[in-house]
Amino acid sequence: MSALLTSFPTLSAEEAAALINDGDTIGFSGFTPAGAAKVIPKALAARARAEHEAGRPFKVAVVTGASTGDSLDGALAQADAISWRTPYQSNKYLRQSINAGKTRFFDMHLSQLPQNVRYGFLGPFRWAIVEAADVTAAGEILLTTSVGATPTFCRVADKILIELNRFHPRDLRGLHDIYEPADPPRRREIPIYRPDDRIGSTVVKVDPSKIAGIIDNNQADESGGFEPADDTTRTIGLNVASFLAAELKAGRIPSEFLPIQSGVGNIANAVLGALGDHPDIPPFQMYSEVIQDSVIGLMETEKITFATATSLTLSAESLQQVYGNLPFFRPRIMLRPQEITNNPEIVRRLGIVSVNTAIEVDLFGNVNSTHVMGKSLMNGIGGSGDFTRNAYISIFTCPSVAKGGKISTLVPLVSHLDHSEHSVQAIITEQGIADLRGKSPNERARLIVNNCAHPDFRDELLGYFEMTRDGHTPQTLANAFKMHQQFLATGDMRGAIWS
Ligand code: 0RQ
Repeated sequence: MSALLTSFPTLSAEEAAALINDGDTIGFSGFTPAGAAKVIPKALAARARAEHEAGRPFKVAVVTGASTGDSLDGALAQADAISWRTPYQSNKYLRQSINAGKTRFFDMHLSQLPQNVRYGFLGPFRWAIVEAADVTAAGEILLTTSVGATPTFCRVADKILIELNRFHPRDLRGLHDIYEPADPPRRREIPIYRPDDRIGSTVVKVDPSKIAGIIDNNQADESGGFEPADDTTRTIGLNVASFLAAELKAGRIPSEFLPIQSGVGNIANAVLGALGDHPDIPPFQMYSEVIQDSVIGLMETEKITFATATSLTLSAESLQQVYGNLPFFRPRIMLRPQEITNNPEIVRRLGIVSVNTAIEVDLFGNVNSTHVMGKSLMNGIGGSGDFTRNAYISIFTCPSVAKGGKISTLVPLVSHLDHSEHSVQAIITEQGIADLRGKSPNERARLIVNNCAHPDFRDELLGYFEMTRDGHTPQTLANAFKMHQQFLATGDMRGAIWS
């Protein structure tokens, strides 16, 4: 039985927003714009503006799976309606609000979010606001293009509001695998031994008495497409594919290959494209966080045989490709909660090869994924730490320079640390590959500069560590941030003078 036949109250978005109070903590569905609640957040933003105009405070705490779309983070940030936010974001208005100190943000490993919510670390949740393709009188919720942390929000929240989005077909049923681990001390192993092992249910099951209302709507996901690969991203992709093909040839990756995790964005898209095109890489599976456009094309050519992730973050065209051929894609795609896709236990067991993007990398292999010049938040750590720390081989990619060549992404010391030298095994830029496995800090520094740095910065960086004659790690604290300081003073890192 679907929603129209149930007895849940049907509300307008404005009526739903009117139920929410200043100070409430809300768990919203959404992992990237895929599957994010859309109509209530926009109404809530309008309500916040009206309250502010009337001189009353109105802010809510916003917790999601990861980033969301304009209707959620964008609308609420522009209405100055978010008191605190976790675990990830990528919206320009919210980023401004966070960097201006108006919204408190804390950056979390995405696998940890659901359990931290269940443990009570983030306080009580008043609401779960969830996009669904269907809901039954028994409280079975069929999610749409993402799972994220939604099952946990539904479990802990006092009340649930459901955005029933007609854009998504009801025959999505079968795409999701909903499973929540028990909490310690009763947790057991998560029984996934191959990427395609199904362990849970196809729907989120909730106590129907918690459902406070259904908001009927028809809205497309707000996921954008990708830039076509340019020379830099294409070369990075080729370098990653050549590195993995060589690992396979050397017998360090088993002949049937290993599941791939790939970040999100233009570089990740180019990496997948290059893996797909490489003649020596066999058909492979993905155990990742996000399924993006390139995966769909590679499924059609059967280079990717199966992909499991927590969101289907596709352009409108690619999503229609999937919805238009569900009998083909349903057995090849599985959406799971983020605490399963990103789970350290599974990443280590399956031997996942992780490929993520860095903002900057230092000469010793420490990676900054989140902050510009040490202080301005870009997006957040996302799932990069979940995968990197536990991967079979952990790879970071980035262009060797940013901002038109004025910033070297390879620096003496990262200005913010997300992934330490102990977790990072290979750095790949358009210049080349630095394989850091089994290398001392001195050897790492030479490899990173000679193989990965842009020629405009090589002498500068070589000069940096050649000054140091003692110690295990060739670091000079007085100079470690000179390139950053020079950029902040002049807008260009080139030509830093070491003292
Ligand atoms: O800024 O757009 O203003 O020019 O950073 O950089 O090269 O377009 O790369 O979009 O892939 O983002 C690390 C942010 C890279 C992303 C990061 C500037 C650069 C540009 C974006 P402009 P690019 P991408 C799974 C794993 C953490 C989460 C993660 C990210 C902008 O990949 O958020 O890995 N990762 N999740 O100009 C100053 C530098 C810079 C710099 C780049 N050194 N200094 N600016 N930029 N390097 C996915 C999920 O968790 C969902």
